[in-house]
Amino acid sequence: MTRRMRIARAAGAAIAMTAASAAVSAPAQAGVLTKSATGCGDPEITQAFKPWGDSSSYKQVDDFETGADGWTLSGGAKVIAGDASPKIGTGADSRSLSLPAGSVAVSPPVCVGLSEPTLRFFSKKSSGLLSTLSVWVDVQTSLNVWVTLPIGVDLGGGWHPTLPYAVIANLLPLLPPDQTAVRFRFAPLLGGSWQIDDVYVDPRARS
Ligand SMILES: [Ca+2]
Repeated sequence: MTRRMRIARAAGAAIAMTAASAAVSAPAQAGVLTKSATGCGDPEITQAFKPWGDSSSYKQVDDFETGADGWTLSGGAKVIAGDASPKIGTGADSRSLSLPAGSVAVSPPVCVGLSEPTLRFFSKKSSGLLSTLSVWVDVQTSLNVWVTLPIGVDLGGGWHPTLPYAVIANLLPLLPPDQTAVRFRFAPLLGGSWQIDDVYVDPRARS
């Protein structure tokens, strides 16, 4: 494990400890996500991160080439020119999601397996020496209560693949075949200006 990975994991654990006690809960809203979730049945799967030694099978959540349909953007988050295509995708790709300081981007509902799906994407930090990008997941517990849980943090740099972030949650099986819907939240911390692109999830439950 590299020093960078150790730092990222330590930072993630610290945030998890802080945030777990303050996890945002909301009244039961069973079915809100699952009614709007699509593509649970037979998603297109690729080994998108194979060049980085990750042979997991991912489905694409978004590459922002046609905007940010289904995303909830606030605080100035928007699709802009600039793409992670030097690293991934095709040369025709030209857009990514800009996350300025104070912004939050929430993904559309994404179908995942019940055990330990994984989120991975590309990020780039343009400014903010101390800024990190925090990633959260909205999940529904077995008690039908929505909670927002931290799943990882990125420390920045030029366009790079993030670590794979495991989504560990006690999810209620709501959709066939043994899947449920989650949403991912991306937000810069301590200021900074970020971009994300080519967001993928490995939807399979892992044993
Ligand atoms: Ca793109």
